[in-house]
Order: sequence, then structure tokens, then C-alpha cells
Amino acid sequence: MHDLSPAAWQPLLTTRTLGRGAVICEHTLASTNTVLKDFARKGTFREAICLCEQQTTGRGRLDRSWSSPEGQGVWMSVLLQPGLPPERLPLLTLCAAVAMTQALRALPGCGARIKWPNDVILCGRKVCGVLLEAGFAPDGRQFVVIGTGLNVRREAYPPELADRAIALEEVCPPPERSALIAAYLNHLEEAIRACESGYIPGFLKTYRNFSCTLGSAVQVIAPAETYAGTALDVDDSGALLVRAEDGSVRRVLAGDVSVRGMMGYV
Ligand code: BT5
Repeated sequence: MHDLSPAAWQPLLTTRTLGRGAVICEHTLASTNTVLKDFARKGTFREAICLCEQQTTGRGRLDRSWSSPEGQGVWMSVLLQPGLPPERLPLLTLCAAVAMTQALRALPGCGARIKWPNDVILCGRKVCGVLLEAGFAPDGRQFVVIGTGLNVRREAYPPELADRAIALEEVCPPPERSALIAAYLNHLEEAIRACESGYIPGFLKTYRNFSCTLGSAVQVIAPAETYAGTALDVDDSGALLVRAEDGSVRRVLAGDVSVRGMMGYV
């Protein structure tokens, strides 16, 4: 049995609903996020999971590309209808990062951390990225697609990214991908339910514990300007609060900015 197939990971789920409905599992897709967005826009599914062995045009944020070669990682997206107001949707990126971090921290020697907003970091390098996209179904309801790219094998990323990317197998013997998928979905449902049912402060406490951004000197690269400051906190919609060098505290939203550590990638 193929370790991406739902027959391998659905028996490991402890979720109430997440991962128990429609699943699209293919060998090759352009982008699992694009597949689910297309289905959601047509009204075909309200909730679904999509995963594949390789993506031909895996996407990152801001039109960047995501390397996703055959058999080297978990390239997966989750479609759902969020029970959060639109201004809180960025929290879902944090939910995915927390869920993946929790799934990885259960493995020996895997002290995963989160670089705000969407990078899961191992040994100072990126092991997983999250791409959150939102839209409207034909019935007018909002949907979100939460994509995650997890590097499992060394060839998941090209050599030119070796200074900032890492794969799980460089840190520990990776478990079957089915176990990683189930652990992630189990934690993801828990994180989303916490946020949807008003436990955002508790969720943010967990996020802060895993963050390697908070308290650090950062550079914020926004379309209109680049500035330096100190990352202070995240607020209850998932925005990063940065004290700029002029003393003002600025609210940074994930959509169109990059945040770099002053001492390197993290
Ligand atoms: C992200 O964007 O980190 C979001 C990545 C989301 C990928 C998943 S895979 C399943 C789903 N379907 C999709 O089409 N996408 C999602 P961003 O923060 O913009 O980071 C992109 C940058 O990370 C690139 O410009 C590269 O520098 C670097 N990168 C590309 N591939 C990588 C990899 N496999 N590992 C680590 N870094 C990578």
C-alpha cells in the first residue's frame, strides 16, 4: 500500500471530520492548492484533502515557486469552510504551522520551531512552508485552502537552497509519510477548533512557545518599504507586531511581506 493513500493514513486519524471526507490522491498534479481551489470555486467540495507524489508547478507565497519532486516530501492541501471572520483567516496559517511543528516535535531530535508566519524550521533551515489561499464558493460561502509542503527526503529541495532548506531525514529517520499526514491533520483540527471556539489566547500561547521570530531583530520587506525592528508578539488575527527603529509599533500582515532575521534566514 502506497503511504500517501487515504487507506494508509485515515485509520490513524483521531479527528472528528478533518480528513474523513473527499480525498484526491494522484501521482502528479500542477499544484494541490490549485486543484482544491478549482473544486471549491465550482462548488464540487466543501471539505477535501488533496495530495500527490510530485507537483509540476508547486507554489509558494508572492508567486514564488515551491520545489516538490517525486516521492521526496508531503505535498498536500486541505480545503475547508472556516468558522472564523475574514479578518482572522490569517490565523489559519499559524494553525497549520503549529500543527506541523507538533507533528515533527513528536519525532526524536526534531526540535521544530516556527518562523513567522509560515515557515517550520529545523536546525535554522526551512523544512515546511504553508500557503493559505481563500475564495468564495458558488453559494457565496468563503473557503480556504491550506497547503503545506514538507521536505522528507534530501532531494526535496534543489542544491542552491541548501543554506536555507532542510529535509526531515537530515535530522532523524523519517517515519512513513502516512504517520506524518495523520499527525498533522489531527493537530490541525485541534488548532482550528480552538481558534473557532474562542480559545485564541490559548492557541497563541502554544504558537509563542514554538516561535523563533518573537524577541528577534527582523527586517520587514513590504512592497512599499523595507525596515528593521524587533518582533514583539502576534495578535489575535495572526499579525506580527514589530517595534520599528523609530519606536513605533507596526502591525505586519502576512499577505505581501517577507520577514528575515537580521543574522540570516531565521
Ligand atoms: C511557502 O512559500 O513556504 C509556501 C509553500 C507551500 C507549498 C505547498 S506544497 C502543497 C501546496 N501546493 C502548492 O502549490 N503549494 C503548497 P514562501 O514563504 O513564499 O517560500 C517560497 C520560497 O521557499 C522559495 O522562493 C524558495 O526560496 C524556497 N523553497 C522552494 N522550495 C522549497 C523547498 N522544497 N524547501 C524549502 N524551501 C523551498
